[in-house]
Amino acid sequence: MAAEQPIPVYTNLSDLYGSLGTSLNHAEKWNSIAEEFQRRFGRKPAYIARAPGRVNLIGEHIDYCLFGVLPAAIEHDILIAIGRRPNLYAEDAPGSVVAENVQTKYTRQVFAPAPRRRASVSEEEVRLEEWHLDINTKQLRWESYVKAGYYGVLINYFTGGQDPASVDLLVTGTVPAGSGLSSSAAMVVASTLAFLAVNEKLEANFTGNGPKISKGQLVEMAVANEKRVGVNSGGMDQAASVISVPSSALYISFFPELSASSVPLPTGAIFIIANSLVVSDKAVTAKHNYNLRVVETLAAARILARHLELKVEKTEKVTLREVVGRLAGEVEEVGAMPVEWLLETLKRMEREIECLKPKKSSGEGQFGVTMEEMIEMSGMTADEFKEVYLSWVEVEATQFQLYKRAKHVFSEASRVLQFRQICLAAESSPSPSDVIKDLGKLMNESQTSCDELFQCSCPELNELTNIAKDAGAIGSRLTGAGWGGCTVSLVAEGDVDAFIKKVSATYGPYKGLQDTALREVIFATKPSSGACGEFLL
Ligand code: NG1
Ligand code: MG
Repeated sequence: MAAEQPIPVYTNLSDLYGSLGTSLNHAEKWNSIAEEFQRRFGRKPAYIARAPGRVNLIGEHIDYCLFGVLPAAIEHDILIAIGRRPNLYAEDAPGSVVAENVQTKYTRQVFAPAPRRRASVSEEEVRLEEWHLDINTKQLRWESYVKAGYYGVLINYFTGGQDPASVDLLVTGTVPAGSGLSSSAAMVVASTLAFLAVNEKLEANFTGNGPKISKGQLVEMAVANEKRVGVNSGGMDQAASVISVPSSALYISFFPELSASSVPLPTGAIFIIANSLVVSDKAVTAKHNYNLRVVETLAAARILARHLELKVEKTEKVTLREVVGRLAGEVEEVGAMPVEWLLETLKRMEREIECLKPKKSSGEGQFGVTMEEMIEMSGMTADEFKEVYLSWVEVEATQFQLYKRAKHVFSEASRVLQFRQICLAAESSPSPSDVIKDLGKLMNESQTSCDELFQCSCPELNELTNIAKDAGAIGSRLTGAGWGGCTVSLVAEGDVDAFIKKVSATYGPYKGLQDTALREVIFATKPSSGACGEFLL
């Protein structure tokens, strides 16, 4: 197997600038947002931030269990132009923001962080927050993602009594919202970068005292920021948006800590994204789907650890990946176990999870447990369980599918490792048709598992992946959170045109779409570069 080439994640941010692939038509896009900013605000922006969306090739809903995933940044991105407001009005609060969006359906928003040292009271503590910014977590609002990025900059960089700048900003983007391509992470990353830059927390033009933030820190900030919008996501999207490199996918692992390495994609393999046009609005549905899955996988991990007699602290939210790690003890904690061991252990885990089935099964294939059963299986008291697993998140369910979710997670984690190994091996011994077939098979298995075990597909995604396979795709699956949004299909290079034609003619919602409208919903994608920015002033 080819040696792994790790990309150092904790490098300095300076390589976030520069190399803006010319083939991506950046110059045109950047000029046009700068001009639009000038037209609206009467001056040039000081900085433009760019962050791409991503497609996940394989590894769905396992990032928050801390298993490795395999996304790639796409060419579609979010741009934010930002500049200090020169003429402050008397009523301008420090750090006030006028946020506009090129898309007219997203209306202009004006907001400011509340004065510092405001008391925030939780059940047992009264603590002083330096900043407070209202973020609506009940409704999907475009400015929430801008605010989330800003808030992270405030609490990390404005702790010493300094005031942040009052700014105007303009957002534009080509990542479709609610489609599993991570428009949200792209927004949060771009916003974080924009607010860092305009507040002189990034080093302009590589001069002066050196960079003040690393890519790894930017990922961590963006992950924490996005959680403030109400979805308890893992770190895949933000890491892909920040760290990706052109021409390869990224293997991102979260255990024992965040790291990334590039994975070359075999020649002749083209990944085509097709949007089901079902919009999945996680801000509204998370308590029944996304956040519920996070809780189900955590509860499964606790019960499995108990079954395996592993040590877990009472208040600890141990993840499924950490349970596997604890089997190997300290060696795993430093990430020292070989991939072969992990693959073997994942197989063993698929057997061990029998312990997650209910004692009295309510029929073939019905593996759900009630809240009471789940608490009993965890060995905790009801109060302890609720405090650790339910006090920080809103979920609604009568049945918890611990067995099915864990089975998906372990098998999907194994498929990611196999996918990566095939790609690495293909570098030295290319036999393109076999390689593509093997990758396609893993993608199809992933789709079945997402649909049947993790239950994050939907009829339209199932239909679209089936149409894709009939139209010549070697593998096809949903990408991102699911419940709507996009599919990704693996197609041999020579078959791309015929594939797109067939899918366009067959998938109902595409009927009547032509040219640009059609290219917006089904398109081939090239792995693109990660976030970057440019100072104009
Ligand atoms: P999308 O579909 O981009 O919202 C979500 C999560 C990821 C990951 C995938 C499922 C967010 C911001 N991201 O992605 O962390 O868990 O689902 O693999 O919620
Ligand atoms: Mg998202």
